[in-house]
Amino acid sequence: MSYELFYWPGLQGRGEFVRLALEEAGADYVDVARMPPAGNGAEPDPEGTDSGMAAMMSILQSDTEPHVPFAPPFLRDGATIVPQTANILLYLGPRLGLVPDNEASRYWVHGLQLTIADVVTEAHDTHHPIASSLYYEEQRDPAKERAGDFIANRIPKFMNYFERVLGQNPAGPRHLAGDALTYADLSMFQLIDGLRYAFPRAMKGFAKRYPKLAVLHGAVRERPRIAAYLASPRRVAHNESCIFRHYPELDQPSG
Ligand SMILES: N[C@@H](CCC(=O)N[C@@H](CS)C(=O)NCC(=O)O)C(=O)O
Repeated sequence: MSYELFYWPGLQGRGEFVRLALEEAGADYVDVARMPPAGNGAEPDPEGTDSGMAAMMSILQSDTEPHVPFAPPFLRDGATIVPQTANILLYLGPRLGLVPDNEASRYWVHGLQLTIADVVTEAHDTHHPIASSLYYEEQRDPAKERAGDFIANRIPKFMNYFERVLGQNPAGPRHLAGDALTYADLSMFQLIDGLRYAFPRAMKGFAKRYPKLAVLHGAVRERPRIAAYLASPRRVAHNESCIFRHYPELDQPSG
């Protein structure tokens, strides 16, 4: 039976961290909100379908589902519903062979994923520093202030940390954990990719400042299944509905 991923169509968003793991593993999965009605033979539509959205909303708005998720992304595997990006990857990691086979490593990789999730939330808050319910245009000035701090202080603090993690990995700097690819490496690729899209000026010297992370980003991008996925219509382009939004006025060169 296919894994069912439930996420908003038309954007990469947090769903992309799960998609990359499923794609790297060559897993059988359905991106439910993009699926055409069963049996009509049409291709998945990255912009979403009415029937796919209805299927997702029927779970989110259910009065009876005991494991009702708060928000997408969530995963359904048979009768099991798994909410929250990092939790989904904790669940999928061993099943997809994307985490080492021991408990200490699994919690370490999960911890890395949670730290990546922290950066993702802070990246979102650069364009929505006051309220998610308001438009960006209604919070432009605080967004400038928030983005300035994110670029000057938070990106360097997080990236210095992840660069150290690579440098201090006893198995070498190619992966964040152990000597083989994990879902945290895939998510790190996505984080760097998103930050480069949103803040091209601020990220200009990235490869010089964080050479190990830059190598990791390039190595993930070139993995055969990831490269094929990135070139496919399943990979929606970065855009301004997403977490990583490019607003030139928020993108200041980093000191
Ligand atoms: N911590 C959750 C956050 C989930 C989340 O914020 N999902 C967004 C889309 S990326 C959403 O639909 N949020 C609705 C809301 O917060 O009201 C995760 O990592 O999965």
